[in-house]
Amino acid sequence: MQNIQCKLQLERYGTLTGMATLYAMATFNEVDIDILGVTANSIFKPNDTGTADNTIVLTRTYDGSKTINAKTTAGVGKTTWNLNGGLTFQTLTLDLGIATVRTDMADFPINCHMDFTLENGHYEIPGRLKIMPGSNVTVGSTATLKISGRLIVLDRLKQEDMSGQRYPTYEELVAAYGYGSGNLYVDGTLQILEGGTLGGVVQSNSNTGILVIAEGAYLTNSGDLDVLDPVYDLNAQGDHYKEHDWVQQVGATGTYDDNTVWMNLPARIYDGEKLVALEPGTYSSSQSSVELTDVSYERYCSNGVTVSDAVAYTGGTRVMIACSDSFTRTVKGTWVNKTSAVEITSNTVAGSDTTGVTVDCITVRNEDGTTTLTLTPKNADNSEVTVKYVHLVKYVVATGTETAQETDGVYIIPADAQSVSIESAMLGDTDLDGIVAPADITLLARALANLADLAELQGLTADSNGDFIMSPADSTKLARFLADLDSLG
Ligand SMILES: [Ca+2]
Ligand SMILES: [Ca+2]
Repeated sequence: MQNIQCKLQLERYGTLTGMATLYAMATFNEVDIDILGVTANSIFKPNDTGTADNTIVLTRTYDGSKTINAKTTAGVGKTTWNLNGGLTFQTLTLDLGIATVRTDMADFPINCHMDFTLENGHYEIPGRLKIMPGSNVTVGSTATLKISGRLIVLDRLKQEDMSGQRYPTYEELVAAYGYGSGNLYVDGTLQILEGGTLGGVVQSNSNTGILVIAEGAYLTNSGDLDVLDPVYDLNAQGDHYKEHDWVQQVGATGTYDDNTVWMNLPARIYDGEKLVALEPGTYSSSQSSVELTDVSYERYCSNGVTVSDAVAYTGGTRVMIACSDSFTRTVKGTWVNKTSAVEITSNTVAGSDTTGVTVDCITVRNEDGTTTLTLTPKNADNSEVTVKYVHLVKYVVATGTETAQETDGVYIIPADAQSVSIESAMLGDTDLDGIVAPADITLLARALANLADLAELQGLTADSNGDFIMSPADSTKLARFLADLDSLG
């Protein structure tokens, strides 16, 4: 699509457009593709902060030495995308005039020529994305990736030629890169939301990775494929498969050729001994690297795929054949299930009717039984909140209710705590109405003069300069902030 071989940088409100000629419906069609930009149709949409800024959202580099000696990709090197400040991976829509091409009914492939690093900020996949063999996607230590749609990580891919075209083989990828699988490394936070789908292996390069898997996420291969007769008429059964988001289709069916594979591709992590299926809960990573042999998954292949028990394609009905495949691969990172037993009984934001802000809470069970809470405010559109928030975290133990202390943005809850409540408010919003306004200075002045009582959360919001004391200096800070002369905290 593009062959830009120099370093490329884009600021937040810049756009990167590709001009393509697509052959479809017997004609060549010229079409512009919004690759990156704050536009409705861009594939990669940076978070719109609403204010002008010069943040570099993309730094793209090219390594021409990493080429694959395969017919269809000869001479194409590796492009590395470093993304900053968060973005949404949107659906690609191409209006060809005579037809519209959309990727929301298929998994948009991040192929072996592209590596992505999400450096920091909040990222989202509401649509469908597939990390192809040979591609690396890394969620950086200060980045969060949320999946409400679908993310698939392919271990490897065997594909027959189709009109002489095919994806590079595992062996060709190993020769070029030293590895042949698709890799998803989580060094920050990966959240799979209810209804979201994750397939494939999750790895980590660090001790900072967190996985938060919601109840109702699609993760496992516990569905019907294993128990049904392994021979199907694909045309009759296709709709049946499509009901199961965890089943992965690779390849295509055509009128004269056919190389479709249906796979059970469960979401898995390495637990220190073997690859195991992920379940709803919270996991944290530790750094390690292991070479696993005989990694296997069950595949269902239609005719035309090179497997020992497949038969030649004869046209008409496509027959599905069950076959297992095993291979050796490297897995980085060991994951431990640290799902917290502490119940969060309430999580409220003062004045949220006006701000629309909610606060995400990630709970991680520590080795000593304590629980670490990480609180992240987010706007209604999931973009990053730029103003500061304060949080009043209380937990219930046998002797009563205690307030949790903050250390570097996290709150530690003791092992014997039964439940936790979280109240959040904007720093400076002393009267908790959702806006920082002169009325907040008035209330603060009255409190300092002992003319008004502040609740515990109000006491936190009143500490505008963040020195843990409520004093006239906070009034001064707030006044300067309202005059655009200073920031809070
Ligand atoms: Ca206020
Ligand atoms: Ca203060």
